[in-house]
Amino acid sequence: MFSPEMEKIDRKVLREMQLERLKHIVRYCYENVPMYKNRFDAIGLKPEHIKTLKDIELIPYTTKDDLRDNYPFGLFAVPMKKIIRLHASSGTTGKPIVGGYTRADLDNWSTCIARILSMAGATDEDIFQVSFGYGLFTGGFGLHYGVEKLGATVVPMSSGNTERQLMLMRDFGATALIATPSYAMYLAETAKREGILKDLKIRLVCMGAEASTAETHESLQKLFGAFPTENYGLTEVGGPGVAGECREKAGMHINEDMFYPEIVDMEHNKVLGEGEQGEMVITTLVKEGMPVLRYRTKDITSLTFEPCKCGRTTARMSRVVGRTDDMLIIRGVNVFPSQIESVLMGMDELGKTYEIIVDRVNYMDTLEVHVEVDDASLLTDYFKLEELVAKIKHKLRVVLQIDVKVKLVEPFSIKRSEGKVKRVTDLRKK
Ligand code: DLL
Repeated sequence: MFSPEMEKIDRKVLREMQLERLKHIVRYCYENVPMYKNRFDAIGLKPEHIKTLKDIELIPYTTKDDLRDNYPFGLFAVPMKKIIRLHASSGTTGKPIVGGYTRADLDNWSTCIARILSMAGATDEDIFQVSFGYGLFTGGFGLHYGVEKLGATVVPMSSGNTERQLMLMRDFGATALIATPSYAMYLAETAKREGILKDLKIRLVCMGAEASTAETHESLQKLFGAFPTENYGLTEVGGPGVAGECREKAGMHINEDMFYPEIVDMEHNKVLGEGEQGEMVITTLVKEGMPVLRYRTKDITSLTFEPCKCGRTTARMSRVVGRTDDMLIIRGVNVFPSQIESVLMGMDELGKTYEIIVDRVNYMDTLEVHVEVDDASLLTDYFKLEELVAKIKHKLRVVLQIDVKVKLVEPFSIKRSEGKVKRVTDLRKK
């Protein structure tokens, strides 16, 4: 355990620490960030009104639009000379989300990452290949400094150039891989195709930055013969390092001394209890550069406060089922891409890459899934092919309650992603 005094903390002591930190950060935001002052003043809220942790519910949410409206540095709480690093999320539309870090922020960030890597089972003897993009994306540098803080060896590979990634992975004897689940899968299936899986020493795969399913973890475990874990974070609250899985794989432990999580039912503006599923809202408890209060992540998950078998007492968040803005509504039925992934990844006959196409034909929504087969020879056997399509359709129907059109395609025919994958094309939006 990297910070045992914190990770095994008595929850009552933790609550007291969180309350002190919350009071401090609320006052800090009020005094240093005009947006927060204006918002508080508009509803007559003063920092001294925060007396218990529950009083956090008095504070308005912060949203992505707030960050965009204050682009680039409007939410920074310190003068620029105290900011020693900037990151930004690429975002699909408009201006990026920018984050600024003081020296203390960077130090806390790498502590969070070192904890997460250590709980995944890493030690200072591991050699980490970091295959997240280095640059403005928080994944590359964020994980990089965490590996160093742990005392392990870091290979700052960045993403892309898959053949070279695999050559160096083999030659340097990397024992741990850090990547998005989709890129980890791409690396694994390319290594399998090139016949070099057996030469690799990867024993740990640490994934994050996009959703994955239990079935994806199992497939990676089979391919690499390595232990898969995932971690969670977002640029708005600093990047990766919010939470990570331990060896029990029973949810991701939240670094609760630094992040205060809430699960909210946004439709009824109600903070939900343990085990209930809703939108994750995060307050940074110690950030100096760009603190955020009650940030609406749009990620759907739930929390448990039960102590974990690993000995940690920190809250755990369940795997993210999807984002509120990722959810597809097909003929009135709510569909998360992760539900489709669970079905496809659980079938050995299929490859690991798929795409989802949504359209509207004659006023009716249609959902089509293209998925690669594992063995190309199957595509020449009409009867087997029909049988497999029927099987997939049936499984999808059981999970989604709607009919899905399925098309099987050749191995490696769907474009791979080296960073965050985009699997859904929604033609209705055109
Ligand atoms: O993806 C930060 C990160 C980098 C996390 C590396 C973990 C590892 P953004 O680019 O701002 O930051 O994207 C944040 O990605 O709101 C989630 O929707 C999604 N996401 C991140 N981790 C997970 C995960 C980074 N483990 C957005 N499971 C978040 C599901 C995830 N979704």
